[in-house]
Parts: sequence; structure tokens; C-alpha cells
Amino acid sequence: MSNHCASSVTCKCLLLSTLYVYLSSPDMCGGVLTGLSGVISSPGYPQEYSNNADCSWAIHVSNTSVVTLAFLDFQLENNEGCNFDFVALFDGPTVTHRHLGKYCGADKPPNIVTTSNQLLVVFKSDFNIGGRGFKCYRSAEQYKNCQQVLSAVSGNFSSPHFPSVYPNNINCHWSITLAAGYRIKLFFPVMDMEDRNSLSDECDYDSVAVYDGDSQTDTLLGRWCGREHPPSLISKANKLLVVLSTDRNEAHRGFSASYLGGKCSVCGHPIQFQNKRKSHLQSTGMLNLLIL
Ligand SMILES: [Ca+2]
Ligand SMILES: [Ca+2]
Repeated sequence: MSNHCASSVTCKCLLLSTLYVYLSSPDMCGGVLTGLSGVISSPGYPQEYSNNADCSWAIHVSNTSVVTLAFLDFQLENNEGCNFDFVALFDGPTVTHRHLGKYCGADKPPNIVTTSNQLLVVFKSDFNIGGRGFKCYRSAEQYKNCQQVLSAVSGNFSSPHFPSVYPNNINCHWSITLAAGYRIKLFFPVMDMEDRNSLSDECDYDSVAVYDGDSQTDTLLGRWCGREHPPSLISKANKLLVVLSTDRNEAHRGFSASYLGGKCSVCGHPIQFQNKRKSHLQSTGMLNLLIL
């Protein structure tokens, strides 16, 4: 370009106009996205995308949030294995992070939720045959302090995004609080967490803990991780607290839980405790059967 520059001012003008053409080009793609939400689409969408496109969008939201992505439209050249044109998603800022999927053709990818606060979207096309491309909506979802109070006589709850993987770095509380005189039976149809620490044999990474009351200073009924299946738990009084904690990496499907409240017809009557299962379970308050 310098050969055509009559002066440095002309050079700057040329540079600026080149930059302008580049920035306003429909082929422009990729970048770092930090807003709460927005739309990502293939270059030129809804016109056919260009050949040899190579775009990467790094989505970065606040570290108390996770990224969700929903595809609104999707039509790429199709081939088995998606090796020609594709959208690839990664659960973190680079292609070395966990691969969430590679997609092509006309079937919309499923909705995506990251486990961290970053998502990488890669779009590539090869040298021929295109399509309309894709359009998706991204948003940031707060998950750091998920708290829920449950006061219905019965109900269900589950880890965030269940049955998709739960987010990293979260601390969620479900506080079941029924009217005085009620007791609560709680069970977990599904439990799929990161395994316990093989060195300490404790649930040091991710865990579900249940307390016999409304705070973590109340009796711990148990702490579970991996695929350990908690027995049915019954509260001493009208309150139970379930706490989910996860660490900074490795996430699984999580858990689903159901509870049922009932009036205690034999209050004051000695309750049958069953201290079954392994020593790592806190045996106090562990009930398998109670007539509610
Ligand atoms: Ca192609
Ligand atoms: Ca984990």
C-alpha cells in the first residue's frame, strides 16, 4: 500500500477506509462478546455464508453467571461427521476446553448451557457449497447463589439445568419449610455428581448435603456425591435444607429430588432409626421408614 501513498495523510485515509471496508463487510465475524445477551449469526445471514469462513466468538460473562445459547435458525452444508461446514461449541474460552458438540445440516443444535462463565462458538466453512447459515441467541444466567424456599406440601426440585450438566462454582440452597406439625420425607430419584476424592474418600469436589432444619448448623443427615444413592430421609421437624456445592471443574447431570410433607400422627413416639449403609453417611436422623 505504501507505494500508492502520496503522503502519510493519504496513507492514513487508505488505512482507515480499508479498515472501514473490513469492519462493514458482511463477512466480518467473530470477536469477544461480554454483554448480558445478544444475537450471533453466520457472516451475511440470512444470505448464504461465504466459503472459507473461519469465525470464533468467545463469550465471556460475569463469573457469577453461566452462558446459555439457543439456536433460532440453522442451515449449513450437510455431511456425515460435519467436516465441511460446521458450528462447534466449547465449554470454555478455547478449543481445548470440553467439546459440547459439532453441528451441520439443517437440524438445530440443542440449547446449550455452559458449566463456566465462558463459551466458545466456532463456525467454519470449506471451499464450496454453502447455506443460509445460523442465528442464535446468547444470554448470561446468574447461578452463583441459587436459593429457593419450598412451602408446598409436596414438590420436586433438581440441580440447575438438570438433566444437563450443572454449573461449576455454585452453591445452591433449597429450604423446605412446612407448617408446624408437619414432617418431610425427601428422596432422590437421580444422583449423578462428580465422584468423591479418592485420597480423602470425602465428597470434596461436588456434593449434595441435607440438614435436618433450616441452616447448615443443624444436624447433617448426609453428604453425597458420585452416583451414591441417598436413602429416603425424614425430618425431625417441619424443615429440611438441601445444599448443592460444586467446585471449579468437572460437572455431571446432578440430581433430582422429591419431597412429601405429612402430619405426624404419633409425635413423641420413639422413631425407628435405621443406620444402614456405609460409615461415611451421617447416621443421626437417618430414617428409612416413618408413618406420616
Ligand atoms: Ca461448504
Ligand atoms: Ca466439580
